Amino acid sequence: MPLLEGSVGVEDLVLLEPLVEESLLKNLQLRYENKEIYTYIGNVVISVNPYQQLPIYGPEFIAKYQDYTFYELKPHIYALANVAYQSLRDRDRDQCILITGESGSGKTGEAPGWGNTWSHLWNCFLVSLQARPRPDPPPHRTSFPLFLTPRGEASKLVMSYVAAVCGKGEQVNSVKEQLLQSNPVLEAFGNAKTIRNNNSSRFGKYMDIEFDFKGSPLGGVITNYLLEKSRLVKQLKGERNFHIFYQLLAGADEQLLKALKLERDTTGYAYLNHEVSRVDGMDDASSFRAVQSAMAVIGFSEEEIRQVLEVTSMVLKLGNVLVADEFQASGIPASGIRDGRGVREIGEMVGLNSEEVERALCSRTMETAKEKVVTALNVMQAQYARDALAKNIYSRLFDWIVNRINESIKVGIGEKKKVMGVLDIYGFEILEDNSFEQFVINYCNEKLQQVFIEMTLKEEQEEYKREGIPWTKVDYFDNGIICKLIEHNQRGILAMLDEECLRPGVVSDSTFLAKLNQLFSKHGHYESKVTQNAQRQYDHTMGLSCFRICHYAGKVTYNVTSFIDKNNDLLFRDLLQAMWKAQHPLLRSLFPEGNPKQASLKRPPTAGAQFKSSVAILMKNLYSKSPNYIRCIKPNEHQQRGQFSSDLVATQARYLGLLENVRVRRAGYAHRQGYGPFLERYRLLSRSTWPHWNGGDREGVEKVLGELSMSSGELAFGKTKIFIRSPKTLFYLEEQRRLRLQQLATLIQKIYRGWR
Ligand code: AD9
Ligand code: MG
Repeated sequence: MPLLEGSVGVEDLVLLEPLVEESLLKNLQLRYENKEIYTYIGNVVISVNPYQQLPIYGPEFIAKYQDYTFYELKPHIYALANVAYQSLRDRDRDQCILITGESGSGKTGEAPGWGNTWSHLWNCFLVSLQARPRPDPPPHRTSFPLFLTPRGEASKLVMSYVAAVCGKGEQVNSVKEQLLQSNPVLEAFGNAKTIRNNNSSRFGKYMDIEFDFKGSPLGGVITNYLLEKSRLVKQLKGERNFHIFYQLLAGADEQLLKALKLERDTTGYAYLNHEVSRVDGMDDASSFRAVQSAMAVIGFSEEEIRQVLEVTSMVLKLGNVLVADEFQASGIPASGIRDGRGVREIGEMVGLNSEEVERALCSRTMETAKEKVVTALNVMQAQYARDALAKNIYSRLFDWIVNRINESIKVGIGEKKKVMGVLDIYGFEILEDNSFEQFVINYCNEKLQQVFIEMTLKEEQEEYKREGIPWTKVDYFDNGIICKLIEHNQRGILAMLDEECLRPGVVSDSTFLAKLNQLFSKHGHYESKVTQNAQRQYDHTMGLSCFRICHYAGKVTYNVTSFIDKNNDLLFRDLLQAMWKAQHPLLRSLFPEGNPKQASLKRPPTAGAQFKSSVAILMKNLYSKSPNYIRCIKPNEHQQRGQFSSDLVATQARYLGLLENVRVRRAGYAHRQGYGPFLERYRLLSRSTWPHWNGGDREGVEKVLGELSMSSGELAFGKTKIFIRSPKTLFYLEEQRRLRLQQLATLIQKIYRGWR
C-alpha cells in the first residue's frame, strides 16, 4: 500500500515509503482531505480533528468494530477501544488509554451534537455492553467480490457475557450514568473558552474505570492534575474564566441569584473578562441546568449543591473586593477595604465575621516563639493576598468536587476488578512566554514519552515472547537524561527550586537561576545566557532571566519570573485560619490546616513537589497496565473544518514523536496479524487455499507464503500470528492481492455475461 496518487494514503504509517517527515505529513493530509481522520502506527491511533460531524460514529459503527479485528476495518478509535476492552475482559489485562495532543486537537471537549475522542471512547465502552446481531460485511469491503466476505464467526464469549450483564441491568445503568455525568460537572468547573479552543480543559484528567470479571462497569476513580488556577483572576484577551461562573449567572433563577447575592450581568464582576461573556454554540443557561441535574445523578445532595454554588459565588465576589490605600498613624502605607458591602455579603453567605476577613486580607501575623507581630500589608500585597485566596478556594473546591464524585462512583473494597485507565492530559507546550506551568506540563510529557517508548518496546518484547519469536534489540533515543535533569531528588531542577524556596535569607527567581547555571553548566540538555556566554555562543533570543531545556520534542525557553512564587503557592496563615473559622461546612472543610490545633510547623509540599509525586503515581499506574495510545492532532489554528496547515501539523508530529514511533514499530517486524484474518485476506493468492481450504489457519498461511517464495528472514511464524519484517513484503502481498482481485472480477464479469 504505498502512497498512491488519488488514493487516501496508507492506513498504517508503518507502511509509509519513504519514511520521512514530508511523506508522513502528506499522508495525513491526503487522508484528512478525504475525511479519513484516523491513521494507525501499528496499534497507535492518530486522530486529526475534523471540526465537523462525520458519519462514522454511533451504535452501528460500534457494533461493526466489535465484530472485526483491529486491521480488518478502517482505522478508528472504536477499533482501539474494542481491542482494549476485549483484552481487559477476555485476557484479564488491565488497560490504559493515553490520549495526548495539544489544545484543541480533539481529546475531550464536547460541542453540541458533535463528538470527541473521550466521548467516543465512552460511547464505545457503554454500547459494548449491549447485545446485537452480527452486522453486515464491513463497509470498505463491500466493493470486494461477494465470495470474499469475512467468515461469520459470532463471538460466543460476547453473547454469553452480554446475557449475564442484562441480568442486572439497572445497577449497571446507574453506574454508567454516574460515570457519564461526571463529565459535564468537571467541564463546568474545569473548562474555559481559550483562544485555541472554546471548550478547553484547563486540568489534566486520569480516570480509572473499573469493571467486574464479566466486563460490566462497577465504578471508577478520577484523578485531576494541575488546574490552571491563574485563570480565575485574570484571562487573556478573547478568553473566559471557567464556564461555571457564566453558567451560574445565566442559568440561576431569580431566587437562587438573590440567595447567592449575585447580579445576572457578567460585566459587574472583576474576575470575568467583559469582552467575551458568551461563546458561539454554547448555551450557558441550559448547561447550568445540565450541571445541576448531573450533580444530582452523581449523588450530590441538594444541600451539597447549594454549598458548592455558595463557595463559587463567594470566589466571584472576592474579585470585587476593593483594596485601597490607607495609612497607619505612623505614616507607613497600609491597606483597607474600600467598599465593605462585598465583604459583608461574603461574610453573611459563608458565616464569617467581615472584620476578620478584612483583617486577614490586609495584614499579616508573624509568629515567633515569644510573640506575635502583626504587619500591615500595602495595597499591592493585599490585592495579591485576595487573589491568592480566591485561587486557593477555587482549586480546593475543584479538588473537593473530584473527591465527591469519586465517593459516589467508587467500588467497594475487596471487589475484584479489572481496570481501564483513560488519561486526557495537556500535550507538550511551547508558548511565546513559557513559565512554571509549561515547565511542569512539559515535564509530564517527557515522562509520558518515556512510558511510551519503554512500554511500546516492552509490549513488543512481550508479544514476541508470547508468540515464541526471538527479540531483536531496538535503538531509540532514551529521554531518561532529560527526566533526570528535571526530577532528580537531590540535583534536579525541581529539587533546586524547592531548595531555593525553603532557604532562609533573600531568595528570588534570579538566585534560583544562578543555582541552575552553576549546577548544569555542562549539561547537554540545559542552556542559559550564562552557559552560552561561557561557550562563546551568542544567542539573542535568550533572555537574561531564562533557561532552556532541550526536550525530546524540541527546545523550550522558560522565563524564571514567578517560579519561586508559583512553586511556594503559599497562603498566609491568617487567611487559612479565617477560612477555617467560617460556619459554612464546605468552605471550612476546604481549609483543615487553618485549625490552630492542627496547624503544623511543617511546611506543606510545594506545587512542584506535589506535581512530581502525582506524576510518579500516574507513571506507576500506567506501567502496571497495557497501554493504548491515541495521538490527537489539531489541523489548523482557526477551529475550521477542511483546513490542513502542514507546518502546524509538522510541529505536533514532532512533539508526539510520530516518526520515532514508526521507526520503533518497524525496527523488528513491521507487521503482524493473527493467522485467521491473514489467511482470509490472502488466501486467494494460493491454489491450495483458494477457493476452498479445509485445513488449519496456520497451515493455510504457510501454504500461501510458501507458494509466493518469500525469503525466510522476512517471516516469523508465531504461536497465533504471522510476523512480517519489512513493509516492502507487505506492499508486495497487497499488490499481488490487488492484481488477483482484478483477475477474479474480470472472470466473474465474463461468467455473468456468458449466463446472459
Ligand atoms: V484542550 O487541551 O482541553 O484545550 P482538546 O481536549 O484536545 O483541547 P477538544 O476535544 O475540546 O480538544 O476539541 C476541540 C473541539 O474540536 C471540540 O469542541 C469539537 O468541536 C471539535 N472536535 C474534536 N474532536 C472531534 C470529532 N471527532 N468530530 C467532530 C470534533 N468534532
Ligand atoms: Mg480537553
